[in-house]
Amino acid sequence: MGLAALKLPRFSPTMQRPVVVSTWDSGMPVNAEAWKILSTKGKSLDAVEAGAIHIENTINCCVGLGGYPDRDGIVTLDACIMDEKANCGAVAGLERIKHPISVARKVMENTPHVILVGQGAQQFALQNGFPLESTELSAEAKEAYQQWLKKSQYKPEVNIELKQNHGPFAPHFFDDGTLNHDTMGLVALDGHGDLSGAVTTSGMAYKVHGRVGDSPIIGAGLFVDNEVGAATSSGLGEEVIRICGTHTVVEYMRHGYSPEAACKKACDRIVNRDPEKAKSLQVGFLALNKFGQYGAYAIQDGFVFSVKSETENQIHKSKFLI
Ligand code: SD4
Repeated sequence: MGLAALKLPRFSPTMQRPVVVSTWDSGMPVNAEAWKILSTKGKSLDAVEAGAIHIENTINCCVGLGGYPDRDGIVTLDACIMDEKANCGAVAGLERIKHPISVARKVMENTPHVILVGQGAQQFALQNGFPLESTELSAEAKEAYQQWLKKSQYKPEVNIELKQNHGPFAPHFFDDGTLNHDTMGLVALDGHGDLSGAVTTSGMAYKVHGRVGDSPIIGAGLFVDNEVGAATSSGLGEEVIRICGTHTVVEYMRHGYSPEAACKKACDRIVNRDPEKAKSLQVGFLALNKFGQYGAYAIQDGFVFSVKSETENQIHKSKFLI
């Protein structure tokens, strides 16, 4: 189906490209990195990988090896990447490797598979020249984990990053004042009209060892359909997986919904199934369509996203349901 065949009754599109959007305010420097490639006629695939690498490199960042550990004190990383041809690769439960996003790309490009997990993923990374990093937690993660061990309770909380005076969950900020989240998802449309996306995360803090969230799962944490659009997610991964979240968002866009409306419909799905439960969970979706239009929606207040295009370089607050 080409662009002309897309049903677009609910909004009138104006084309803008290139454009990159990413989750949270910590997406601003990520977008800047991606923009270096997009603005010089580069490919969206290279742009999203560069953005993800940037945040994985950021010292004292919850994304990547500086992130919070699982309940056994081990940092395990999830990541995935997808391009305009529906090529995709992912790693889950990857330990001691600094750039899971690049390992995911190698899975995509050098194997007939989509997802590698745990020890096999690490072995594959080592075979592909990625160095084995230390098991040492970052200073902040170590401190938080030691606090958490005192009670050892696991209860995913809405927007834990945003809560002040919350012991191990006290928010920490980058030098530029943006909040530090455990997940970075970004999707980009390049000057050639091609969409790609990437997600990288240390996942939910204090998860059971071996737990995999939505982030590395194609159709949950990330989905790209070059005829329609792309989407990524943040928040409680289990809820995103239950509705194949980003695939759902893209399908709504296929049926003519704007990116924001499509994200809202996906949030509705989660909330309508169990409105009571939804009061205590957070999920946010972020989408970009083939025209370069973007939008987001979250279950609760607090989700923000970053946008970079020829005309924009800013953080937007997402609308929310509850
Ligand atoms: C997960 N979706 O592991 C991730 C966590 C996240 O902001 O996005 N946190 O479930």
